[in-house]
Amino acid sequence: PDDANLDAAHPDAALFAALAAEFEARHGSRPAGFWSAPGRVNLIGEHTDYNEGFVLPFAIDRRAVVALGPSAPAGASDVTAPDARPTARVSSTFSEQIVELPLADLTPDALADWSAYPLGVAWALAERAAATSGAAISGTPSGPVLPGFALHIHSDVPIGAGLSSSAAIECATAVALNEFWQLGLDPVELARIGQIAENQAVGAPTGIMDQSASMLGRADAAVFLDCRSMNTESVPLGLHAEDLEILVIDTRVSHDHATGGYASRRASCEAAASAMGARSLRDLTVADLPRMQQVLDDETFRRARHVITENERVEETVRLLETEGPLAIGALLDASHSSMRDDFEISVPELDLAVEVSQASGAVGARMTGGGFGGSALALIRRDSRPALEAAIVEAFRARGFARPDLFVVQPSAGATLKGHLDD
Ligand code: GAF
Repeated sequence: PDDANLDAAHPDAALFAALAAEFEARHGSRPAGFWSAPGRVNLIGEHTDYNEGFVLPFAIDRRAVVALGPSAPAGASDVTAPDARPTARVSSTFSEQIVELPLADLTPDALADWSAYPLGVAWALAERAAATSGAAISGTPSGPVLPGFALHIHSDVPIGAGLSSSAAIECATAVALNEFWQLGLDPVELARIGQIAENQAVGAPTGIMDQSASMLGRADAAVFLDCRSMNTESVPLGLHAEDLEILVIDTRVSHDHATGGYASRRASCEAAASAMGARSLRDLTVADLPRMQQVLDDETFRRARHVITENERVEETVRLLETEGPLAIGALLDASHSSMRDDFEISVPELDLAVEVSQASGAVGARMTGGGFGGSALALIRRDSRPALEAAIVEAFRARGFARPDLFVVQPSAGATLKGHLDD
């Protein structure tokens, strides 16, 4: 194919053309198509996902886009030949590195750095294909051989900002390979594949929220997800009708969920549930808190209280969005932040400052979003208040000697998609 095969009317035609050229420079062939998946902002429901609770994230208008095509194994022209060693080749716009491995050698231990995200997804999908249809990544008599692939990644989701840049790459890779390998998995199954990659290849013990938001997002709506049943409901946010916006305040304090704090919070939650004889904190309510306070040490009790009250706040937020609209949810956003700061202890001074200044400058509500220990806060604001609010935040950060935060509005957007094909 040549560039004439690109649909010039597609809003991303220029990006596709640039990525096709980069793909060709790195992999020596043309991509077969483009797939994409967004980052997310969590409106409310933090550290509830791995407790089988409720979350209410939305996909944002910042996405990872992948170009994908076949990669011929070195020296073999027929990728289905029994002695062929199909390979995975991955490259990206944020690294000079090209990582190439035989598909048969893909294991979590073999993966590191940025390539663990796409290659972890390839490994998890290949395992899944082997378990369900006998498909194999190195020729076996029992099933079809999964063909090798080359993948080139571009993303405008900021890295380390708590906006799920990793889930965006995982989900874009998952939708691309699901189609390329003709696996027929549905969006919820693909979200689970992304989580498996994150847990096992990247080594971060995270829940299912980020990949679910990236897969299932809808324009102008949030994804209400029950992380026990995996039932989902799209909840309209109604921001435009009220002239509201969601401002992200990226503190530029970088976080990493593969290190201590996230895992220790998760362990406290599991210890609290087990001490109460419950399968998970999902099974406990505020009515259980007095009894829990007697049984648990103070720190474990406060960790559990955050999760239990946060689940209630998510349900109440959904009820208020459906009955009264977004102006009614401010107090719940504020209460969620206080709970994370005081009970769950995952905030940092920069996040607290962003939230306090937003609240003092007329925001409807504000809270840190994501796993914590850095990253971003969100503020639900009136559109016409943004210039003064942004100026107040920048000045407050300057006065405290913090790095200048990055401020931008996000639009609740559609989840992962097939973005376009280059046909032979
Ligand atoms: C991170 C994790 F990846 C999610 O699974 C979730 O636990 C979140 O932190 C906290 O709500 O984004």
